[in-house]
This record gives sequence, C-alpha cells and structure tokens, in this order.
Amino acid sequence: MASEVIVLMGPPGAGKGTQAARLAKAENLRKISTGDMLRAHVAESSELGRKAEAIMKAGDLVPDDLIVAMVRREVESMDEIRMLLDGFPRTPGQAKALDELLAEFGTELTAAVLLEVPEEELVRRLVQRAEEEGRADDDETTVRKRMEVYRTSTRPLIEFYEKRDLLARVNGVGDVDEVTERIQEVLS
Ligand code: B4P
Repeated sequence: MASEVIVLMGPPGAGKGTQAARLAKAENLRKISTGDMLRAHVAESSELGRKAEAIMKAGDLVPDDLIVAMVRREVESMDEIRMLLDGFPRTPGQAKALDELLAEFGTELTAAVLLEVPEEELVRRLVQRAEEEGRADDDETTVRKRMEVYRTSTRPLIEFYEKRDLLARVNGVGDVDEVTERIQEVLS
C-alpha cells in the first residue's frame, strides 16, 4: 500500500474527532489525535500529562516541541506511513515540523481537509458536550479562549496549505454520515 498522510483541520467542535475515527477505519489509516493522546497523558498523570493539564484547561496550546515529539514517536513506530492526523498541526511551527518529519521518512502530505462550521454552531456543540461528557476544557470561558487561539495560531495554516494546493474545504454542518461522505468525496 502506498503511503498516505491526511491532516484534518478545523476550529474546536468542528467534528475533527468524530470524523477522524470514521475515516481512519474506512480508509485504513492510523488515527493520530493529539488531543486524545494528551488527555490520556493527563489521565495517567505522566510527566507530559502534568505539564499539559493546566495549559489545556486554560484553552491554550501545549508547546510545539512536546507535541512534535509525541507525533514523531508514532511515525517511528510505523512500517508504512499511512495516517490521519486529527488536530495536528495547529501552529505554523508544527506544520513545518511535520513537513520535515515526513521528508525524513521519504514521504509528504497528501491533503489537508478543513471542516468549516459557523461559530454559533460550534459553541452549541461544545456546550452540549460539556453537559454530556463534562470535559475540563468545554466550559464557556475556555471554549471562547480556544476559538481565539484557533483564529490567531491555527487559521494561518489554511493559507499555508491553500498556497500549496493541498487544502480541501468541506462543509461540516449536517448529519455525521453526510459529512463523512463529503470528506471521502474530496479525497477520492
Ligand atoms: P482536541 O481534542 O483536538 O479538541 P477540539 O479542537 O475541541 O476538537 P474535538 O475533536 O474535541 O471536537 P469535535 O469537533 O470532534 O484538543 C483539545 C486541546 O488539546 C486543545 O485545546 C489543546 O490545548 C490541546 N492540543 C491538542 N492538539 C494540540 C496540538 N497539535 N498542539 C497544541 N495543543 C494541542 O467534536 C465536538 C462535538 O461536536 C462533539 O460533542 C461531537 O459529538 C459533536 N459533533 C461532531 N460532528 C457533529 C455534527 N456533524 N453535527 C452535530 N454535532 C457534531
């Protein structure tokens, strides 16, 4: 099988986690979700988890070097690079590190999928998840901070990938199945 690297981008609550799980299974890719990995470290109270906990609770981004090291370990463990990156890269520094890492392994990014959802729908979803799951970073103040961090740190990546003709925009509003189909369509 040929190597394949898909990046799934979008603001908090856009459906990255939801879609990543479905797509990874359907496309036979390893799902690498930096948010899930960080939450697992926090739950285990590992050294990284202890560093990340307060940062995540505040809605800020965990430092690039810690995130890149975490992703590198995953890539190093693969016989063939076939992965779906959920929530990584999130800063220009991470995007550059990803390019370098892939080049080191003789491959490159296949596509970056941007899930587009209006802000009022994002807030609605995250408030609902807060009620259902009680995630530490889903309260309203933190959600607003996460949106602001997305605008300043992550949004510049849209142009970065657009210029390289790697970006595919997908409407993230609607039935979860429908959104999956839209993503599969742009990737095919
Ligand atoms: P993430 O875990 O990536 O959290 P997120 O941006 O909120 O996306 P999430 O995946 O949770 O939302 P989703 O859209 O799936 O990151 C959490 C934190 O970890 C960050 O704030 C940061 O501190 C840290 N972090 C992670 N990666 C990092 C990195 N690379 N660098 C630095 N720091 C990093 O789901 C939202 C809700 O919407 C769910 O309840 C879902 O059920 C619902 N939903 C999904 N699709 C829907 C649809 N079509 N219709 C209705 N509801 C839908």
